[in-house]
Amino acid sequence: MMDGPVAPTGGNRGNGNLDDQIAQLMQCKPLSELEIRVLCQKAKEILMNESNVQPVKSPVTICGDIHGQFHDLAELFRIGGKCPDTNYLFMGDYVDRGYYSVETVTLLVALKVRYPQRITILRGNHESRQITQVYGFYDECLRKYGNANVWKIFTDLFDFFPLTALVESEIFCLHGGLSPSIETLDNIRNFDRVQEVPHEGPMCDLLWSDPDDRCGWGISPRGAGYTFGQDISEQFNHTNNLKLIARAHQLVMEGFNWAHDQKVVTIFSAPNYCYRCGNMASILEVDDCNGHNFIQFEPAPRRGEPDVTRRTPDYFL
Ligand SMILES: [Mn+2]
Repeated sequence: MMDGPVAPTGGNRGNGNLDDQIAQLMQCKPLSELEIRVLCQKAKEILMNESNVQPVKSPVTICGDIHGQFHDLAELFRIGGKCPDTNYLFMGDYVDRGYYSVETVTLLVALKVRYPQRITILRGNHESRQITQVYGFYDECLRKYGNANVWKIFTDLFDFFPLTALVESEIFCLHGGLSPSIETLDNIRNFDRVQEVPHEGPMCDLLWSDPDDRCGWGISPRGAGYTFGQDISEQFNHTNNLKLIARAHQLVMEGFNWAHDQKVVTIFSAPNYCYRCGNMASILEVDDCNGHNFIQFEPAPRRGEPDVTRRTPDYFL
């Protein structure tokens, strides 16, 4: 069995130790299992007090899928500004696919613990025990720590991640999309999210659904969630006094994509997804007057990621 990463030396004064850990993570160096255990316990205490529809103030920068592409996350912070100088709202899918899921999710959780009012981290469909055993995070934890303890700690924490956020009562943010079982934001506020992502039902739909050109509800080709048309988005936004639904979950070549007459926008923040899709990434800056500005970015220079061009990933997840 291989040894886990070595714990850094660092004082236990105030936030000093956590600041040291964030600095270490920014260099793409993972924490020890013990450090992750302590960090995730603190994160749990913060996340359990957040709402299923977590209120967020502007200005804030809204981000989509990251998928373990750590160096591209570092590029995102270089372009969008460092946390806490910039407030961030991440809409899930931190792990799987890329080669640095451990470093990526550990950094985001550490920032959440250090600056709980400055960063919001929602749950994506990949923040799940079942999905991470198929798409990379479980194997990466085994490879980097020699056992599944870190995977267990993180997937237990994922149960506490909020499902959606609401920016200034205007922009509804979530990973996937709408659900035929949900009419109002209060419907979402009222269910118990602390569980593995179910295979069906409203919680599943929020993390799996996609907008579609066809009207009404449709069967999703993903096998979970639904497709929803412009009529559904318009009704939901009207009922809940919303201006916009911001979501992630789908690869879009320009990094962002408007749908449903600008009632819905998809944001994807993993450039050259899976190191081979050739797409741009983007983030959405919402300023303190709630004005919108997309920033597109390209992949960070490659730093020795394995050659994955022969892999045939499933783009639909
Ligand atoms: Mn997804």
